[in-house]
Amino acid sequence: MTTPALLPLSGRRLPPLNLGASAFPHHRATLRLSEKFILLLILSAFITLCFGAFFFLPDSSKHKRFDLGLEDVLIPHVDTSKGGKNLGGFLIHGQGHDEHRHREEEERLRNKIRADHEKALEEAKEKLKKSRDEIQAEIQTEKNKVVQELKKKDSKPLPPVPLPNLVGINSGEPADPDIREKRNKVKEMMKHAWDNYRQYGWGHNELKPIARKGHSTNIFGNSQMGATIVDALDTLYIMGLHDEFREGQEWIDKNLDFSVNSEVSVFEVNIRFIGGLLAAYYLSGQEVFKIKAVQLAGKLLPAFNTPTGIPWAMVNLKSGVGRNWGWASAGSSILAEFGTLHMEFVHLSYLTGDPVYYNKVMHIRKLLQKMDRPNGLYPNYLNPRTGRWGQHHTSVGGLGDSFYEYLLKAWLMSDKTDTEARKMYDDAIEAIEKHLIRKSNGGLTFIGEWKNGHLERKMGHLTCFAGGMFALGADGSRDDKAGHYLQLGAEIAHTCHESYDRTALKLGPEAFKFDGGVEAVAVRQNEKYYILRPEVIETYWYMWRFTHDPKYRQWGWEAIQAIDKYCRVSGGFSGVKDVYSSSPTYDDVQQSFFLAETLKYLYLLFSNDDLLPLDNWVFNTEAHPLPVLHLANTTLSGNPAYR
Ligand code: DMJ
Repeated sequence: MTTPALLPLSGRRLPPLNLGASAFPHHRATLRLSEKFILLLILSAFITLCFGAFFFLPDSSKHKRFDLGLEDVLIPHVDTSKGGKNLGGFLIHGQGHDEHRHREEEERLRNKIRADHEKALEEAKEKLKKSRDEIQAEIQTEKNKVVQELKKKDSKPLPPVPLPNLVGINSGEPADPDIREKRNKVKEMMKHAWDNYRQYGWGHNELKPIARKGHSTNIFGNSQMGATIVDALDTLYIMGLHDEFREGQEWIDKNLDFSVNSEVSVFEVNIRFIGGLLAAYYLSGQEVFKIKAVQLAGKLLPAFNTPTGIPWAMVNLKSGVGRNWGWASAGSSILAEFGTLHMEFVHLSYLTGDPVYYNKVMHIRKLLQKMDRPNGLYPNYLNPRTGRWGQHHTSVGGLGDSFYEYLLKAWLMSDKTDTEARKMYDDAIEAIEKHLIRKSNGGLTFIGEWKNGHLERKMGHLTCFAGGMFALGADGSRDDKAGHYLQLGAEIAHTCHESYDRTALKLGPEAFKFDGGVEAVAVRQNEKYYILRPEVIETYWYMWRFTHDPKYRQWGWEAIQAIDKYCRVSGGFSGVKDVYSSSPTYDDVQQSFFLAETLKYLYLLFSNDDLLPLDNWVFNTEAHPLPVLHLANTTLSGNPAYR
């Protein structure tokens, strides 16, 4: 239902691009510079016109006299007794003046104006004598000056903030030689992925490991932003690959520039870049990561300039113009996208002392809280202009997933003081359990998708992360249902393992069904691929941390062997197109999340629990660890943890 309070006060719908020039001083400066040549021409034409008008129009003074303010200022007159008036400090002369003196003064004034105009014309002519190249070079020099000044302003040191308790960043070495060996195998895979990216795709967003060249997709826009470097940094760090970490840091320092004319996904840039940079900052203490994260966040802020404050899915980093995906229900924004900003934005406010980021995400939360939810479920689509839900589809997989994850993690990240977030999480998963979670005939628990009042008995690979989420949220759950949620997590882990085990490659498909005698198997050809996704392994790791049941390490080891056997090529790691075919064909993409998430979760699975302990660290949805914040000591207004 639309919430009237969310519409602009004037009742006027703001146009989608309500971006005044003052909001973008850099943009305004650039326009002024590029139009300088044209303005010069207009100016000289104008001067010529004035010059002509002044000398060739009839002298109206012969017919009628008007007082010119100019004369009043120039002619000193102190005697008001002869009809002069004193208006606000300026003297206006009367008619009894000496005509001769007045004419002389007028003549002097005309001469001065003539001389000034001639001088201005000469200057304009001089400029016009310059070649186009010279003028362009001048404009470019001025542009560079502006850019340099902006850069200086942008890289100002941020205010010092007391760092939270950063424990367990250099630990985790297992005593058991077998476990150590498996852990080392994961580290070797990370080296292989990184070295090949380093060699063939450096600076590009991702790698094509077979073509051995850079790769990108529209989520990163059209520029090379080194997504793999930023995404991989914290994994390199915890694995002790410090030389590689430094190479990445150097590239970021010298090359990562967000002043590019490129339209990016707000969600992807937030979880991979801002999340990656913040985690790298907390782990290493290197200021450059914090500064870059804050610069980038500033570029995402214009995406929130919508009538409701629900951000656009995409934003142009240079112009700040935002829009939504063409395929998303009648111009809607996506729940999993605008609902997956909270962790990073709270950290940004914490680190900068600027509440702007915090206010943006709290506004989203407040808006969602006020809305009616069909059957207590959050639909995946919300229109940012009207504040109304789009199609009534609900999913714990693609389009919905990390929204629920961030409600839980907002509570954990606030040292369990953000009880508002916890309540929203509890309410949401109660509705999900009631309407979306079922047991198959063969006894497998699955999470389906709700589409216009019907349950689709299909589960996505993405949905498999929920096993870990249920386990993570078990402690602190309503009505002391901790045991229930841990059990639910275990059941989802089992189902997702089955989806791997029932394939030829022992790797899971993108989506699998529980319908018409089919159990945990993909039916459609276009759902049979595996693109190096992490969600199943993520759930194994959380389940391992909470239960220490050795089967989770066993399942993780099966996945390592399958990935190494079927996805490894000499130029890196590739996704495969059909996990049911024993002779796989490659998709030729090494996704950045393979280094950020899949390999990190596998490494953690074979590490001791003192590496990034869950009491101190909360992982964002791209597996970037952010420390728990003790927000009770801060003054972020409206912070539920603070009230
Ligand atoms: C990752 O970018 C994140 O985990 C995101 O939340 C969902 N999908 C990919 C990996 O599959």
